Amino acid sequence: MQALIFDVDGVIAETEEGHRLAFNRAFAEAGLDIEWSPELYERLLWVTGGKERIAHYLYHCPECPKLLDADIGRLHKRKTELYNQIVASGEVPFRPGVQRLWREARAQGVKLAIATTTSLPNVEVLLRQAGAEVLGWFETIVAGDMVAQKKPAPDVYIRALENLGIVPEEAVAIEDSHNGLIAAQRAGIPTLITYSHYTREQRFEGALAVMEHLGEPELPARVVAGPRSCATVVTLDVLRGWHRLAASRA
Ligand code: XBP
Repeated sequence: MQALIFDVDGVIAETEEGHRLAFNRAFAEAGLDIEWSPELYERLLWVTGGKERIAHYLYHCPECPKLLDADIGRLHKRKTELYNQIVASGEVPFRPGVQRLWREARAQGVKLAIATTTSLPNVEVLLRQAGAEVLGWFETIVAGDMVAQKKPAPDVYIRALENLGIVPEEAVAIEDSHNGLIAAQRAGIPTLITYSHYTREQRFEGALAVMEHLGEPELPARVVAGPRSCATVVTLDVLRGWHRLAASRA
């Protein structure tokens, strides 16, 4: 196991509520009578990519104005600015175990990477919340529009593997959503699921394990599915064991 490849939204932090607020503020600023409720947003999250999500919603909203792609691009750019303000204000806490696992990986020479559908500025502002030096901990960050197709297409994971110079079997992906699991599986990468608030009802067949989060020594995480049933703190050694088990079954 040479590298850990992290998804961002829902894995590093519970960010989607921040995205939802930013979308709604951008709609209000643009004078659009659109308000995405948490219930609606949970459904809209099946469309990955903010611009694609806006376009999908407008297409299925008879009373909404039909915006040109350029208008949607401007709206999404403003949404990204508003989201960055929300994250920079410290309102989005990191999930348990994420920074602990990053430090363990660095101490043991395991590479770190990001493979996400969200826009690059959103990744940078979030990682900076952990410290100015944290951006440099990642060998590669593949985000948003850097690839042709967003998750559940495997593009971001294939690009991350290329940039890391490793084969899929040498990595473990950490994801929170069905779309993210499919993307990583299509790239051939064994995947651990730490489901989030908006993805807790989704299906995760084929994951190394499905957990509520990565755990901390004082906060072991519930394992919903996987090689263990007891509450677990996901350390590199635990991940190596699950990774070996998956390889032996392949
Ligand atoms: C989550 C997404 C993104 C975010 C919004 O990406 O699908 O679209 O919801 O961010 P991931 P943008 O789970 O791969 O991190 O508006 O920048 O797309």
